[in-house]
Amino acid sequence: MSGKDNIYSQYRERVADFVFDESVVSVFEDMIRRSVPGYATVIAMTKVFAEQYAQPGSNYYDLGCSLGASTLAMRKGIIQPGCKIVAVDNSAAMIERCREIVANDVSEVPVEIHLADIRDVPIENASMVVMNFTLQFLAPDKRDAMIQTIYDGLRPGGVLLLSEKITFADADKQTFEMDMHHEFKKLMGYSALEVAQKRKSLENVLLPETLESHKARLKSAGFTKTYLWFQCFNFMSLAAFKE
Ligand code: GEK
Repeated sequence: MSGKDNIYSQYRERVADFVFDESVVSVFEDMIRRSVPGYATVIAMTKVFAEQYAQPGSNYYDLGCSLGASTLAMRKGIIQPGCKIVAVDNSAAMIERCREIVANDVSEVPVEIHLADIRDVPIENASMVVMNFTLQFLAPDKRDAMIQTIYDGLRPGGVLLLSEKITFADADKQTFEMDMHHEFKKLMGYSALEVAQKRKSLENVLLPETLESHKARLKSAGFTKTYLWFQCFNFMSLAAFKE
């Protein structure tokens, strides 16, 4: 059960870069629900994608699994025999709690949980790869190789679900989408101080790109069909298919 996120509620002289440590883990479910518009929809639809695109005897990957929300969603959706989920995160605190959460879930679908960098995990025989709000934390010069590894490891007919915070080339639109996101956070109970300090903590850590950059990268990796199936302000999700 998640505590309430009040990590940035007190004024800080100096705001350090954001890290996924134990204090974040203890409030993570509350934090992500109140910070990412549409998070619940993305997770709920992750189950539906798993149902639709499962292939018997294939692997499912949850890259940047945090506490396993996408893993549990896929687990509910998989109806084909012989499938396995591989969940990966490089935060020891996240993985420790994720293991407890997955252990308490009732499902027959096997889950392997790895404490590792997502770049170091072989992707093979995959029918679905989920990166829900994780690529944005990878150094930009590592992102092409990551997407290529995923493409190469997918079976034909497989899908990559790529959910990200995005930025906009048009300055007016960028201001509008960012302001509306901050309004969303206030609606969710965060103060202006919390919004400002969290924003500062993420500025060197979460590096968003435009929708066009994501689509171009997916295309050059080999994905022939990429559909934007969800967007709310500066958060979106793409389904990219390997034919
Ligand atoms: C969810 N998908 O609930 N290797 C492994 N893990 C990483 C790396 C990396 N290089 N970089 C960041 N992470 C989840 C939410 S949160 C999104 C994902 C957010 C991990 C990091 O430790 C964290 O757990 C996760 O990616 C990002 O659907 O907090 O905005």
